[in-house]
Amino acid sequence: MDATSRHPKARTVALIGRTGSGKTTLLDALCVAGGTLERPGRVEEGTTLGGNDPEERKHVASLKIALAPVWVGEDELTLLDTPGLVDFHGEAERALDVADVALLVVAADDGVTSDTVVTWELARAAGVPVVVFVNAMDAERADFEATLSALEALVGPSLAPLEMPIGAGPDFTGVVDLLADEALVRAGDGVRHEPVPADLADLEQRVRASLLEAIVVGDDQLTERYLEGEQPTMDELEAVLGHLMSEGRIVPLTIGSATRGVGVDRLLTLLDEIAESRPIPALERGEPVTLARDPAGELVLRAFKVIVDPYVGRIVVFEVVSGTLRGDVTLVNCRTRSEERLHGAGHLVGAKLVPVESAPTGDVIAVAKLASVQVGDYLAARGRELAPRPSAPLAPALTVALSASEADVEKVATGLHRLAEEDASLRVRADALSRRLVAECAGELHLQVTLERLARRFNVTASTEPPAAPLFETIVGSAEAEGRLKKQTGGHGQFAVVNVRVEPIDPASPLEFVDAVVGGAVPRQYIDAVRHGVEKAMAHGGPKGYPVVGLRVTLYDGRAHSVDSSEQAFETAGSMALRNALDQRGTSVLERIMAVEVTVPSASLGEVMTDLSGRRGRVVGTDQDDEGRAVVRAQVPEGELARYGLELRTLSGGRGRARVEPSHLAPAPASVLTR
Ligand SMILES: Nc1nc2c(ncn2[C@@H]2O[C@H](COP(=O)(O)OP(=O)(O)OP(=O)(O)O)[C@@H](O)[C@H]2O)c(=O)[nH]1
Ligand SMILES: [Mg+2]
Repeated sequence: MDATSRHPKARTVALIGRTGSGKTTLLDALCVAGGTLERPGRVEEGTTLGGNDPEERKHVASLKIALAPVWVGEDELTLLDTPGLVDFHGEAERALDVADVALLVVAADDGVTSDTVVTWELARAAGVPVVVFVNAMDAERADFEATLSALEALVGPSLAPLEMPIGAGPDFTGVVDLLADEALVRAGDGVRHEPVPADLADLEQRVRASLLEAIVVGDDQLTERYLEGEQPTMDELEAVLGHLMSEGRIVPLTIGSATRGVGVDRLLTLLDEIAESRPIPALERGEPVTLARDPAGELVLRAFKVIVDPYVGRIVVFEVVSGTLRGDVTLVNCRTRSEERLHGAGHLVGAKLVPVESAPTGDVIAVAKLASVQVGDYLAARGRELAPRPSAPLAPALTVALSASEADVEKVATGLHRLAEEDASLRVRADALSRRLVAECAGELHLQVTLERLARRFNVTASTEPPAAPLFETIVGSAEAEGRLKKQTGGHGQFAVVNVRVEPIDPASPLEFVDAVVGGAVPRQYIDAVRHGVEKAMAHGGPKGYPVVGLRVTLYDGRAHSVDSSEQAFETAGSMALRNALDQRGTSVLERIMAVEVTVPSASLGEVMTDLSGRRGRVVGTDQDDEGRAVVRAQVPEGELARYGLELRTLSGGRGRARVEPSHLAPAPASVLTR
């Protein structure tokens, strides 16, 4: 294909793989090959694009998505480096959500481990086509054969090596490119094209023939010509290969060394040739749709990441879903319906924002000063109603309550909310009753890094403890009660009387407040104050100390005084009336039941079921997914899930995932109350 006869293309590639496999090193190497960087940084020195903040330097690992654009001619690839550490896989998932291709990096000296399998499964679950890069071929203990057979076991017959290594370890000098039928040998800072070395020639011919057969089957015409003895061209082969890869029928494999820059140029040109923009599943006006990636279409952007930069402030990172962004434009946020002016869009190169004039479909751009755009938001012309398809969040690995000194409480809350915006694995909420902050983390290390970030960026320290059991109270039957406030303090008094009827309703529904006052017994302007009083008392907690839910409160009578009554007085009387009703009739304690969906390799099914019943879980069904894994649906009390993600990881060799959603409230057994 002639590069000048087509539109420039922009696509995204997510680098995934276990920690230490060399993704961040490869990101820099690809950036050197693609002209974005002059020379690569070093992970140990914290000078790479993808590992340069203080926490990443300290842990010598990537802890968030890092972005960088690279160019092949006019075409662009946005590379997304992701953390390999399991606690930070939320970021890898976020990158896979927008990736057109996943580049699975496997180090030839430590091969395929259970963490490699987990990242492979993340890409599969996201429906992203995969290219494998066997890295670190230069390492002392590099073992290509062992790595290849482990990958064959993982990927199956669709794994298609496009290269063969020349030498290994310190003797690794280059690769044989099977498509081009030539050797690419390292020479100084560049690559020399040479004939295939004589000692590999026989093997190369055989491997090449079977590779070509596997590719040409993807195109009838090509097959016919191939069978008649005609050699397909590189472009023809790569076009069909791209096609087969997009359909998941071929998983191409290439080889190299990120530190030595071997195989990196070839990897870049290959990615450019075979990566195609993926259609995006979304909702339009509530209906499931698949968004086409049309460069000539209407401009649509999707926000997938927020970064709070110490200098630039809040930056939103978008994927250009369709159309082309040119200069400053104003679009509508489909969620809030408010206009957003996009000013000064740029490419993120590591931590740096480099302005761009235009951004085509498939490009990834960052825009500052968009205070109300959140991850998942679509920006488009007015009238479009786009939204992401909903998915239940992953079960937290670890739920903790945070406390801080009185002076710091507010700063801790603001800091954590900011961090949660940036971090796909962190969720923060306020506990309804204790008002304490509760953080849902992806593991002990993630919690540690979160506290480190809090200390460095917001200059506050917080301590953690197990969260309070998430329990609630409701009234056991109907009751009528009065709240009477009558105080004479100096000149002005406080006077308010309210009479309420309190009845139980579905505990999941919000307060039903009914105004049934006749004849102005409670003047109109005080009705809302009574309601506030009732709400306050419910949030403050019932006789047993838990937030109160599931009530219909009917205000049917009361009394006011022309001078001594006030909103404040009626609010207090409202609270008193509710408390009296609860005390009179009594309350029962409820716990929240979560709908849990666990996906595990079928070998772990038995253990997972036993574990769920140990958590007072009720299994409602089991199933199998497309990949043959077991899917268990269960109802489990929320209080039993504080460390579920972590324990599931242990149970399933890191391969289990659980999604949770609130289901309903149910009576809590006595055993829970005495904990
Ligand atoms: N010998 C050799 N070492 C490599 C190569 N690529 C990376 N390394 C080294 O492997 C170590 C880990 O590399 P990283 O690039 O940080 O690995 P990563 O996959 O980004 O790790 P996480 O960020 O934790 O997921 C570093 O010491 C690198 O210098 C390679 O091609 N050859
Ligand atoms: Mg890294």
